[in-house]
Amino acid sequence: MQLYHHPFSLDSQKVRLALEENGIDYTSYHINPITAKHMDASFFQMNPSGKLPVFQNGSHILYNTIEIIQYIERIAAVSSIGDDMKLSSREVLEWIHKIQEWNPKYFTLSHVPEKHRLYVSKFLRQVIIARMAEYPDLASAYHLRLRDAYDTEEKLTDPEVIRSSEEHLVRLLDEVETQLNQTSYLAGEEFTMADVMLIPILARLMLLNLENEYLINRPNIADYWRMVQQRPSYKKVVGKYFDGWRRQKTLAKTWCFIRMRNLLKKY
Ligand SMILES: N[C@@H](CCC(=O)N[C@@H](CS)C(=O)NCC(=O)O)C(=O)O
Repeated sequence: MQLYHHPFSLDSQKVRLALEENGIDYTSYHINPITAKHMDASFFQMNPSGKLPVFQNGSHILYNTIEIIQYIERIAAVSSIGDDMKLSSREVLEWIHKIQEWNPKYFTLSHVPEKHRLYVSKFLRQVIIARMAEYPDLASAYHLRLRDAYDTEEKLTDPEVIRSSEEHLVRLLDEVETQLNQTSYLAGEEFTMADVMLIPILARLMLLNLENEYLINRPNIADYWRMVQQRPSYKKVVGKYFDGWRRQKTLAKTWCFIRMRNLLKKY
């Protein structure tokens, strides 16, 4: 089994946490969306949306985060005869869908300094244009991605788009806070795939330095956040890249790569 993913991608983190928590081995391929690796023709051919993650098992390829997580659960259930492995309950599934409804894209980009954001989006557009010329048979798929890049830029200038994404997040966090007043984990006293969906959102808020605004002022979430950061799956999927000093290292590596490619005009 292969997973094409990246530590910067929130949906990739969800899937990787699911794989770790279910003890599934897989071959990992990093595709950095900020350095436009998802626009490489070899990856783009398999996945013309360019979105991450992509999960492959033989000829079976999955692109949807929830479908991948449910597939992982089925693999774990099949390979754990007698170990009492269960599939997600209806309650867990409800949380999974509710959490997936929040799209982190505009919220995240609106909290990245404009100077950096515009630099990266221009780089991405240049890469797409270069690939279109190199691979004429993929030009129409690349063209869609180019339009999407312009559309994203335009949406980010609309305060209503940002406001509604923030409000959606606040509603979700308030609901989580109420739930965590009654149970230790999101869907009861046991860690489930609902928690796997939530943790990357909390990690994203930490990465954007928004812990005080969104997490610390919700005491149940703050306690939960401290607890789940102790899990080996969290350390492997998120902590290794973003805890403490590692965050600067991870961000600097990507930033240097883009600066170099831009300087050399190598798209
Ligand atoms: N296909 C996924 C959505 C994946 C998605 O939006 N991935 C983001 C990262 S979390 C991505 O690849 N963004 C890069 C891009 O759009 O260029 C799903 O429906 O579950």
